Amino acid sequence: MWFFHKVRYATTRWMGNFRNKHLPLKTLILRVASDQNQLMFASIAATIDSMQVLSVCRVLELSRKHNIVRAATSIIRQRANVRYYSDKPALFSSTQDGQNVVNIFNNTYIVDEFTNITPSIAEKSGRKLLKDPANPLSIIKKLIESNFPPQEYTVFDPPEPAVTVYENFDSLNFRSDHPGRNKTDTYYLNSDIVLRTHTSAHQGHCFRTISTPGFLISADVYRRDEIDRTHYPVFHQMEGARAWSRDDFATEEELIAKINSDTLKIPSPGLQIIDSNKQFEESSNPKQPGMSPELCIALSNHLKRTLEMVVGGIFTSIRQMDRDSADKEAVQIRWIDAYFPFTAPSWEMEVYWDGDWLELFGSGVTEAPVFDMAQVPNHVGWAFGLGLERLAMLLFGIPDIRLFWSTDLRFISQFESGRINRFQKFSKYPSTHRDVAFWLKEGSDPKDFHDNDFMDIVRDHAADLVEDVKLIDKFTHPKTGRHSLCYRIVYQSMERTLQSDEINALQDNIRSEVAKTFGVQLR
Ligand code: FA5
Ligand code: MG
Repeated sequence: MWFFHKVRYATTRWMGNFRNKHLPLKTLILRVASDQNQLMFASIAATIDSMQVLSVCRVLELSRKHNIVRAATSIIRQRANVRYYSDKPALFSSTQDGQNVVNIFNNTYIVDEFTNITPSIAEKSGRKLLKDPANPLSIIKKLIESNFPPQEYTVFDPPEPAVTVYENFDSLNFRSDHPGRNKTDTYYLNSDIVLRTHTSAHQGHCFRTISTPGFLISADVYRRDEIDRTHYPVFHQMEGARAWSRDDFATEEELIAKINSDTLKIPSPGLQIIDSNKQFEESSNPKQPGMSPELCIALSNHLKRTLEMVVGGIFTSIRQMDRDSADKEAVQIRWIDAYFPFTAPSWEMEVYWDGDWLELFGSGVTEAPVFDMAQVPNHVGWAFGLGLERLAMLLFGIPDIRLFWSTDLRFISQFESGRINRFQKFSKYPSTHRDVAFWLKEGSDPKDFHDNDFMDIVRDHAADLVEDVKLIDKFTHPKTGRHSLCYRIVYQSMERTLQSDEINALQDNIRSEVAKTFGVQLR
């Protein structure tokens, strides 16, 4: 009885929400309620957007035992997996004149020796987690945004992740030999276009076009990175920045006085703060040449007070939501010196949580050439870049970064727009590992074999069924001098128990692909 009340309540509530705007969805809900035929559901689900399917399933999550929900889950899962392939042309194709091209973001990019985007990454770029109001990442995004006054900060959500090499690196002062530019670290569509590796890639555009003194940019970002519980090749960042134009002031003293008076208006955060309060240090965290110490200190103070206010605001709202939060003491944060090519001085903020210091974001005083390249010379200001997954894992207690991508109802049904609640773990399915060991080509150096190249093959074949990949052994044959590497792949699904046959098949594919791609000899 209790159960049916809950279902009826949830359904009426959601139907109310969708009464006018989402007529097809309402129809869908009615159909699902009256018709438990899986095929029927599949055909309706196929006609609507997967975001809407997710919403429908949230309505139905309370009737979890219902067959129809199981059917819906499998449809969503399939849709998430095949979406890229079914809705769009193949990732790679050739044109009539024999040119190889990448087809993505409604655009065509000519393949060259830099192209290293993979189908599994392309598929992820279509998911748009920040657009799902009930995904924990977008809940955090909204919460942070609500702490910035809208008359001072414009919210900008850039559309597709393809940006120029200039935007991602050059416009931010990255040296031409910066390791971040390597193909081993960054996904290239071709030698001119990358998948942004950070939201800073949009700073120039925003400084140039946004009329408020500050802005916030949130987006998916891509890095060829290791695979483990806290690293994923696609994650989400929020960038914030704030600028003042020297042209608005007769003297630098007036500019500094204005920044200082802006700083005084920032509400105090209710945090315990550890800070050396040395805003710059010539040897370790220098200010920019040509900027006066007074101006540097004024900007640094505005940056630090703003970010302390935001972090304080977030933790305060969580305390208010989570009445029995165990830890009622003031949250501790600390400022650590850092380095970024586009800010000086620079800091990272760390927060003390669950017995550990955790890096939340990088930040600093924006370097003058960044403003020059953005075509807004004569400006001063600051910027920060924050990892949304890190913060969400902390606040919701989400233990594995892959979960943000889960389409399992037991995950998605736990979250609701505007609310932060502790994630209730569902049973962890068992993990199994398999090793891949191989001899490198004769005369080749293990240093030239990149983990990230191996990771991408694993990702393409096993996607989110892999929890962790590590190099566990390196060995040089005493006689032949040949080098051998061994990687351990830990398989684990967030959603079900994997069968050995299935893992063996994945493992076989990975092994043969590794042999083919790198010309190595499997052991
Ligand atoms: C940057 O990306 C700079 N653009 C940040 C910045 C902006 C500095 C503006 C100064 C001014 P970094 O690589 O440290 O910095 O990444 C920023 C945050 O993203 C990190 O603090 C972390 O929270 C998160 N992050 C980095 N790599 C990963 C990953 N592989 N998975 C999940 N989160 C990550
Ligand atoms: Mg960092």
